[in-house]
Amino acid sequence: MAHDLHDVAVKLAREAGELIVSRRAGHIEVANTKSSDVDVVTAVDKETEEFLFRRLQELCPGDGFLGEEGQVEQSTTGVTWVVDPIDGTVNFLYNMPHYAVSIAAVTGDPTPGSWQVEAGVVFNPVTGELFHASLGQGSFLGERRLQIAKPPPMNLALLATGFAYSTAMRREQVRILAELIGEVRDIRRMGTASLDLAAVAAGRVDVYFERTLNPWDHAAGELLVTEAGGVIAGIQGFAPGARGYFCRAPHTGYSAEGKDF
Ligand code: LIP
Repeated sequence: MAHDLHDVAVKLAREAGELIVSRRAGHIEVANTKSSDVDVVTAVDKETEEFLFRRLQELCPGDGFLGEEGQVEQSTTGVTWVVDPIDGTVNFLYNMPHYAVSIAAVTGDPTPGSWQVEAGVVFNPVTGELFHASLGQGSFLGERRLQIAKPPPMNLALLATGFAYSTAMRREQVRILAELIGEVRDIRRMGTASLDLAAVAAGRVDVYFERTLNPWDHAAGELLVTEAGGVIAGIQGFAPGARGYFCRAPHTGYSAEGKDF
């Protein structure tokens, strides 16, 4: 089953990518804001989500859908598609070529920490990089199999992170970062959670940490990481998700503020 779901996710990620790149060639403006003035959505985000919802209804009738832009459908088959039509919307708005279509097929309760991710695809339609995985079948960039290497010592670790759309939460995140910045090689803030997770799977960063992520930001990417031999963790005993999300190689021994991460 995972293989079929994987093939559907790859096919639709590519189709959605073509739509996104064609629209990006034109004028893009903010259609609406969500949780704050800087949490933006464009008409292309909405159009792409509607496109993916319709295609999944055609190809996988009865499956559920959980989309960033509000499209929700209960599953009658046990499979739910968790979709971020354009992850890295601000990068897309600024025409910065670092955003992705993120599509995951999950079974069970479609909630982070409860779901089983069966297949995941993170596709950057500008670079053409297609990260994909299906449960138990490995994690890939195109045809290249990904395997997370032995982690460096913490002071040589490259850390990816991101910030919330809430000012108060950003200030808290920067406080934590102020502690970490002197403990690691450097940090990268690239603006797209799914591609940050893919970067861990591909060995382009050693650790990724972020708070206030949404399910659609990390559903596909977490399978990329675990199928490449990495681990994901939450913080303070919470499941990986909105309260905090780490991913990295296993057994790093990294810790900050007296807490392992
Ligand atoms: C984004 C995430 C990113 C985070 C941004 C935003 P969006 O998702 O991918 O990691 O730092 O604040 O949440 O809103 O572009 O789909």
